[in-house]
Amino acid sequence: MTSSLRGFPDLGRTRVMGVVNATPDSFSDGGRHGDAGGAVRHGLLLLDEGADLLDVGGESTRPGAERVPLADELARVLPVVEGLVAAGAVVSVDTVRAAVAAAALEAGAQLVNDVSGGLGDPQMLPLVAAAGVPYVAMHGRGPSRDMQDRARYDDVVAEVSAELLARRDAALAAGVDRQGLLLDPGLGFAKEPEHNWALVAALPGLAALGSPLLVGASRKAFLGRLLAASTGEPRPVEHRDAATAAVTVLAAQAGAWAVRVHEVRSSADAVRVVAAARTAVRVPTS
Ligand code: PMM
Repeated sequence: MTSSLRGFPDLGRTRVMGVVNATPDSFSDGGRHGDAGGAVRHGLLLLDEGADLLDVGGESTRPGAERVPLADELARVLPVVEGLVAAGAVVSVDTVRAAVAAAALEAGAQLVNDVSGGLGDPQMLPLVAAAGVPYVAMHGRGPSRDMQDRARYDDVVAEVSAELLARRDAALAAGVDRQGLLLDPGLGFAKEPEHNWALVAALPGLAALGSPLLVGASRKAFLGRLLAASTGEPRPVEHRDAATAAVTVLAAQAGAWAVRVHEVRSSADAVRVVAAARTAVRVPTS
């Protein structure tokens, strides 16, 4: 079963969260939606293609990325959140900054997605607790700039699980509602390909940690590496969507609450296929 989240009715399937990057340098879409109007139009297209909610972010988290100033992040994110909320979208804000989260919630966002799991800003967990909104605590090991240096694990599944539970405990201690907490293994964040694959294989166990799961594999480098050409050249970002949809199937089978994807249609189809197969009545063959 897909675990439920307070304020979000059970759809009987994994949700699809469409990515709206309001950044000029996101690794996966090259900042094609850098202006607010373009980002809003892109979000509307994703809704049309079957997104259940949209995740708006204004700070790139690709490996090696530098921080953007707070004022720039606000200027990128707010008009996009406002435009999408006005169009009736359910919007999540992808930020590690409490001030950005607060402004986005004020503008109508309904969920906070924090890739730092509350470690990036001491005000984040108190803010989420006071606002009473759902919160994604993602696993990572510090800022994107040098995160790959921290991709060292003896047992990646055990360590990521323990670190996620520590973030969940911190959120609960700050007063965040348990029924509004999601966990995310943070594929690609301080992880080498073999770590990502071990976590993908362990999704049913991660779901058993007892909080709804969000899974973000979309177009990530470990997929590009898997599908590399015979020359060793990774599959280009824009040709990783079928592999992304395959991970969506695995996440949906593990009962994930949502997958976070750039190309929505194939994952929207995939979650429905998994739900249909799960609910199908078995007809005995004679
Ligand atoms: N990945 C990215 C950004 N935000 N949030 C969550 N919860 N989980 C993820 O896996 C995740 C995220 C990086 O991808 P992008 O730059 O293509 O958006």
